[in-house]
Amino acid sequence: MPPSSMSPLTVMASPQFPAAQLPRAVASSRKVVRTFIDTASPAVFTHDIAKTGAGRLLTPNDLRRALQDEFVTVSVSQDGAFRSQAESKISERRRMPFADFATYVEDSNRQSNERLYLSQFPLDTIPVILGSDVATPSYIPDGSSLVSNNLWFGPAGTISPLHFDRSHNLLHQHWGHKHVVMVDPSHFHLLKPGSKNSVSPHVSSLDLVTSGFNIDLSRLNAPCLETVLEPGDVLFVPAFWGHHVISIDVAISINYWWRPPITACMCPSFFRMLSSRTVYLDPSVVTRWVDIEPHRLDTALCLFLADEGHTFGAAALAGAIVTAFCAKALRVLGIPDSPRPMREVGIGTLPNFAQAATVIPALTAQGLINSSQSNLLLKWLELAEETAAEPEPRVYTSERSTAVRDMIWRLHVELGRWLSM
Ligand SMILES: O=C(O)CCC(=O)C(=O)O
Repeated sequence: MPPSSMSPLTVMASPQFPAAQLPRAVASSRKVVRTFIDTASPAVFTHDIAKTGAGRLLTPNDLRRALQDEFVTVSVSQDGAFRSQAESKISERRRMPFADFATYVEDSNRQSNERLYLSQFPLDTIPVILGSDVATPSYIPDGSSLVSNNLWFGPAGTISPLHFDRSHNLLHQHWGHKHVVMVDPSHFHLLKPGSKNSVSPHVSSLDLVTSGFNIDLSRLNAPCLETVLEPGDVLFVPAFWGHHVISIDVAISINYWWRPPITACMCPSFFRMLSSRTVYLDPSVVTRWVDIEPHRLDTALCLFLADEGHTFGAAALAGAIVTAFCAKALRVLGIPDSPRPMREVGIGTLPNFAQAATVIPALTAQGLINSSQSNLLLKWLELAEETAAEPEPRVYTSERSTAVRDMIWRLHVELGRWLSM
């Protein structure tokens, strides 16, 4: 049972994979910090850099002053763990005056297991008085596109269960302490994530917290790193690294998410996302996840991914690009959508590929593509449907991998100029 205020949190080591401590760096210059960011290696940067790079540390009273007249929507959990909404046990969101929420957070005589958490609260919605105090850390690489920065404020015992995010992240601890466990992206498939088309493909179903409110690392079948964040610490969580976070006492954090370069995304979770229904329906979403220009989402990128050995993900992306191209050509040529049955996949439906295929004879008739290109596009539509419909990414045999990589190459050479998003 979670304690009402802080009680010693014990971490039981896994006999197979005892946790190592996350590296700590007294980062006195951007250069030191960039060494970790550029290699997508997690680390905790201690006070010096936090003071110079991310404004002063906020206290609960600062939040009271800044938000006293606001209403906020908080997440509610019956047992402290803030799972994704599709999972059981997260019961509701509750709208309440911030002042009441702050009183609840600071109440040290709480008896119930229920936990309220102001989590992922976008900072652009709160008053300027707070915004100006929490300047974006200067050590986020120049030119990076910030996805969002958010406030996390809650009592002891709030748990953000093991999950990954697709953005790079700096989690700046302003007040209180948080225990963090991190898992390398190459092991995330061992942690029982949601299925690829679910609403929570990034959340592990492993519950690391035992009934005694201890963390049992033997439940992880993978090596991991851990640390306790103190006020002033800044944790770098590279994109796709699994992380599990418990507030040890009343805690305030602010995080900064920004898009990683494609080179930081070469891991199974990213390729799983590339073959999801979301990408099949709109491949341009990838440019909201990864720091690439929209016009670089093209067959050259697919070729690069295939050359890196990720043929299934490369094929899924190429297939999604071809399908989107055919859908666009249908609209441009004014070919009406025929109401065909949609195919059930995962939590939703996919457009029937036969419908996209109806544009190919029209493109050929108009002399825009030749018959060899027309056959190639048809093969791609079939492959697109196959990759999107697979419940999980397949590992191709080496022959199949070579054949698919050759198909990507042909697509790039013969039709690449048509197919950038
Ligand atoms: O602090 C927390 O509770 C979770 C933070 C987190 O998951 C994140 O910043 O990505």
